[in-house]
Amino acid sequence: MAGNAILSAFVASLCLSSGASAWPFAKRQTLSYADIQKQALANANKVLDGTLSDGMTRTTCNKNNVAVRKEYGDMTKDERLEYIRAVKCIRSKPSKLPAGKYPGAKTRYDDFVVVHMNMTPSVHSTANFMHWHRYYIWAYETALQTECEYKGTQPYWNWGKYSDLTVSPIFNGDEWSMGGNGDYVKHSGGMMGIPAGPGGGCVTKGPFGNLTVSLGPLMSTMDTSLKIPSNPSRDGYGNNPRCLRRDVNNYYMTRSLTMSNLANHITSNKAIGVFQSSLQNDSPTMPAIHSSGHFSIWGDPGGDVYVSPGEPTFWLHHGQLDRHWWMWQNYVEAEVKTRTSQYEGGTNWMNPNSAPGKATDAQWLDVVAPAGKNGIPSNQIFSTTAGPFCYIYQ
Ligand SMILES: *[C@@H]1O[C@H](CO)[C@@H](O)[C@H](O)[C@H]1NC(C)=O
Ligand SMILES: [Cu+2]
Repeated sequence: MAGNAILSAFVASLCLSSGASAWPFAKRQTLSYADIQKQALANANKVLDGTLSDGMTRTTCNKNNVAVRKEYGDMTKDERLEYIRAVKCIRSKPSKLPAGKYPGAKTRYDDFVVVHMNMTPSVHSTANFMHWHRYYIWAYETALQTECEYKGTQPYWNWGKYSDLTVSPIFNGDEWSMGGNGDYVKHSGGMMGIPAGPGGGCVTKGPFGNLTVSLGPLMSTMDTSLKIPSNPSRDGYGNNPRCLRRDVNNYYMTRSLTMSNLANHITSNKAIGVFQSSLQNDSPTMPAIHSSGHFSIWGDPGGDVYVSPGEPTFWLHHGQLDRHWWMWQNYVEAEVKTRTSQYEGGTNWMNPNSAPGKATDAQWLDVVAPAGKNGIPSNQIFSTTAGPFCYIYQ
């Protein structure tokens, strides 16, 4: 801390003597993740009150009606109970998919899982990775609100906040949590050096204890000795009732998901292309930030890129991914406008030379799109307070 302060004072004095242009560099070195959030929120508020432009046109969203998404542990117990109630509610409503087409889709919640399974190859490692998932999470939040009378917003999991995730308010297994870890069963680690954690078995404690999942697996990363039953259908859409498994572990907490690594990721990637690809590109020894969050929960179907939304905390992890992007878009006042509309990458994950994504490309959510909001162009998803959205992060 003191060392840093001395260093930045030293760098600052060097910059002053050679002109003020290098100031932002010195500032970047010392910005914490909390500082980035603070700056992003201040700028987002300026955009809302019209004193700063992000280049978007907004009609109805303003400071008085903007929704605020909160960190799960920052919600009151009553707010958490209300969120849990709404998730259980959406899991009890009937599916709106064509009957018989997806035998594993039993509930309205499963509709979201099927849509993600269908879209997986076009919305990961592509130009619309951040955009489509922003749209998708918003659709889920909207379904909780319109189909289950939920008055709150979609919570997120601030990755660097809990040094021991297993006892965090999200996974400690108490009645206000998203359920406990999986029961311990002996198992081996997974790809890219994921070590076996303290769970691996069925979740039996807390709000989502003894939950049955039916879709998938399609691309499981769990130890085969756990004998997770295969789906009767090769496409993963068959009915395959089994327990929800987790292996909540702290392996990534001291590696890719530290607050300093997260802050560094935002401050060192100025263009959306490298920002997005470095978020997703795993190295042979260390998953990138996106996979690190998934593998910190791991399990079945949480560790399966196609079926992962079947894990009820998928939405907290991807909510945070959206927040991380929102922070990146907004934290530099002079760059809010250029960062908001950056869009870069292909359209198919298997083919790096696939057609480049265009800002006018329509995004699809099939049966989980809120009424009248299917097929909206990517450029309507650039800002969280323009287009169909009206939310910020606290
Ligand atoms: C889950 O099932 C086990 C075994 O029947 C039981 O002991 C446990 O209380 C159940 N948990 C929940 C949250 O219902
Ligand atoms: Cu996804």
